[in-house]
Amino acid sequence: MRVEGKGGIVINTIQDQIYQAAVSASRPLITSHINSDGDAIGSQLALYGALTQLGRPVTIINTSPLPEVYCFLPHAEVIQHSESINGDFDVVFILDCADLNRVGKLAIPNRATVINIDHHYQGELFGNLNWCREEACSTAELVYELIKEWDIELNAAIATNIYTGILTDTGSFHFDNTSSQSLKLAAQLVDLGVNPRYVAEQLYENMPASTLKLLAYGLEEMELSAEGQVASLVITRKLLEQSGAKAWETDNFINYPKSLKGVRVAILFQQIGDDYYKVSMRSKGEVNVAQLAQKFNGGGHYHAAGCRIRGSLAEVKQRVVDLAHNYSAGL
Ligand SMILES: [Mn+2]
Repeated sequence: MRVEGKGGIVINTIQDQIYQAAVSASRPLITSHINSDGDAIGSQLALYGALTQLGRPVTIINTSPLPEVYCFLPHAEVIQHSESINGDFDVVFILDCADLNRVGKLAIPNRATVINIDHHYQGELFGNLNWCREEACSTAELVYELIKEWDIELNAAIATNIYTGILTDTGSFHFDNTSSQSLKLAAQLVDLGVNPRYVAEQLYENMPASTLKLLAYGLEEMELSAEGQVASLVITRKLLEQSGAKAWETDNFINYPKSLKGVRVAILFQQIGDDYYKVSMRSKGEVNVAQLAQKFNGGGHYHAAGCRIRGSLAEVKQRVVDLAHNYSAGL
């Protein structure tokens, strides 16, 4: 991890500096973004496994509850949920967050060393130490790159958590962050003890009946516009109530409008408050939805992005769908 600079001077790489901070941490915290996804959770738990082996008393706290679908992951039971995060932490790992606001309410001591590990397009370098690479398929990949150099055993538990981060963030190896590198990494993780069938079953074939019910309600009202190039799905709190589903159960819904022939942009509007909507966007081909999301102060990747918008459903839908028409038309 150390590289020789000119004249034999030893330069500490960012990975080395993070390792030094990790081994000397007396109260490390790991957190991630609101509405935890598989990459956030998998990365956190893999890093937890590594820090624990280094003898660090590590805490994981997220501002959103752990989605049930990830409860099968090794060590998932240690994840705490709190509306706001505070405590006397000296090293704070923030994973998979393009900016600090994504964590939610966070109050940590000023002297704490903030370590930002992330792969988002145009993510902010808000940490004291930033291990950020847009080319990485997932934050889990970056965590793996980091901890494989540590003096720890890469066991099946760590490997399963990393694998889940990669699998979910590449859309089960569908998205364009699926590369020779991510597939090789997956193979290495299988060699370390990951059972791909088991993980896939837990993630994709373990759905509560309420999810399918909610999806049916949503699909019934799905709208196609721009001659079938833009498809949008709306999930209101009322539909959640009617189906008995929880908010996280909509996680893969956007894949349904996206899977339609001819659709270039798929949009999921999910109500998160009165006149407040979470908007997820996916695209196929040459449509950059990260740019579209940025118009609404959101962000993400070329083919997968999102934002939050205040306004009535009709207003929010019209603003996003109108702009999506322009993007799908290549304007
Ligand atoms: Mn990610």
